[in-house]
Amino acid sequence: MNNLRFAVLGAGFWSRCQLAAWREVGGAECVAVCDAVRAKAEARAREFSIPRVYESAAELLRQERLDFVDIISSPDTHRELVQLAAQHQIPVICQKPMAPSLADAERMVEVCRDAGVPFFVHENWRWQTPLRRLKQVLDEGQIGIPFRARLDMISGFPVFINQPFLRELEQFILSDLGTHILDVARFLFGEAQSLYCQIQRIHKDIKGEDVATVLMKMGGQTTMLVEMAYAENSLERERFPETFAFVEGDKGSVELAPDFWIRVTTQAGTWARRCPPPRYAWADPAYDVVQASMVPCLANLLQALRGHGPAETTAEDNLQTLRLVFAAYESARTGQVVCLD
Ligand code: 89V
Repeated sequence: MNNLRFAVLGAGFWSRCQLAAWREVGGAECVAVCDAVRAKAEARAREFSIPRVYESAAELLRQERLDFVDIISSPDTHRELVQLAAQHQIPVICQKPMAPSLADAERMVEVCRDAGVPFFVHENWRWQTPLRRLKQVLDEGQIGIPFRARLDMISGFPVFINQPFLRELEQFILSDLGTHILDVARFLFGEAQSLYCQIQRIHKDIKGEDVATVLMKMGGQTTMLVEMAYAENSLERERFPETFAFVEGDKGSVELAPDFWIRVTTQAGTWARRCPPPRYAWADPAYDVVQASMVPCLANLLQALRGHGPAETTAEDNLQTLRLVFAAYESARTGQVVCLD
């Protein structure tokens, strides 16, 4: 099978592991990289033997023969780049969050739909090994009907060191991390019927919120609590970027605990299994479970780009996740429960 040819738009922090993950997946070849800061694009090109470098995405799209583009730039640039790719009839993969507003995201989906251009979001969190295993336990009915669940990603990790622009976002944790965790909630429990959220800012030197608590009714049957924090308030054991879960069902419970342990308890007793992610030499150990999840995520998107199966994280699907993110901001602002039916 021929390699698909793609270009990367944006050569910042995440482009390194994304390109390494593409190499791991195989079947796709990066032929050009673009960044407004040419030196950044040149550095990535050298590191990954990418033949051509551009400062302008418009120029790149005029010059290159591509099967798709992979947009890894900051969220405020996504709309323009997606529209540009659609004009050139080039399928798009775009980093999360798809856009800084729901209106922008809806417009981007509409533009690609009208142009007949496939549009996917690189939403990798749900592809983490332990979360896939948790989903399997739920789907097998091991704990019966899940009536209540909790997802936690509470961390003191200094996330601003590698991603300084996050300090400047007026909307921070829900749009950066909430896109992931609320997507996982949908992946595990289905669509939400209602949502209530409170947010806080603990860091004094950032613009947006760094703590969020979201309560939802999901899948018509599950009361879901999602707790997120980047408060840097010194946890005894820092577990970034692990997500923890506890789900109660009418026949038992399942816990996703530190160090990737899954424990299922039913009347028959408790079984426990460790479900660590695969280790890749290229992955930054500080982000291992997250960066490892890029491999199955990209493999799934590549299969869809080849027309060999559905993608889980189409942009259309991701709009449902973004609706939760923006409903959470609305609830935090108004103090009201948002009905989503
Ligand atoms: O993986 C990400 O999207 C990062 C993180 C949530 C780890 O901060 O932005």
